[in-house]
Amino acid sequence: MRILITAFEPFGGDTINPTQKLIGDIGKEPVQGAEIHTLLLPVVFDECSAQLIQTIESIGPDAVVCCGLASGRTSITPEQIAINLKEVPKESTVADNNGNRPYNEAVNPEGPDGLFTRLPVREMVESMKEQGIPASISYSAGTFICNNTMYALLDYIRIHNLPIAGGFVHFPASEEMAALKPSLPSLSHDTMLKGLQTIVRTLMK
Ligand code: PCA
Repeated sequence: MRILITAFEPFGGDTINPTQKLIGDIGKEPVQGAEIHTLLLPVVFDECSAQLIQTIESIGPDAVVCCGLASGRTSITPEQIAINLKEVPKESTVADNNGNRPYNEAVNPEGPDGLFTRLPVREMVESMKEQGIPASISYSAGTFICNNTMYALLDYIRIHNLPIAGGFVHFPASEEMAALKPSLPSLSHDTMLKGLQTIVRTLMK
């Protein structure tokens, strides 16, 4: 089974994105039968999804698991749904890494309002919890780059009717980030890596 796992570069003034380190280490402990490919995506609206789709077309994966940081979350959260909206709230100071701050724009003006993942999110969460890894389903990937990427991925699979299981997993901040901001909820890199390995193993079932 060919699995593409993506991560994001740092954004919003941070120097670390824990997902970048996760894709660097995911290949170190091979999962039987899984051929893992990795890709680092830019935190830039639409470029994120264009690069993802280009890579999907060149490697032809059976499954795509995009990973991103959701600072402030306390557990590993596979996302149930992506929505057809790109929006940075007016009161937020965040922008993408090219300074873009879209407001009330569709990812695809012709696409449906929302798209569900075909990844086995419930099995993933249960398997992680069985191993003592904090995990829960998330019902919102937000309206920033991660949702943009997930929606574009699921929309691409929908339009071309592809047999690809695609989806998104948000990870909390790492302990390395919490060391710079002690009030930030965090998990260790090792715990998050074990979580990602469990996700891969769940896909193999
Ligand atoms: N998290 C952001 C963008 C990149 C990342 O890792 C998000 O949740 O949209």
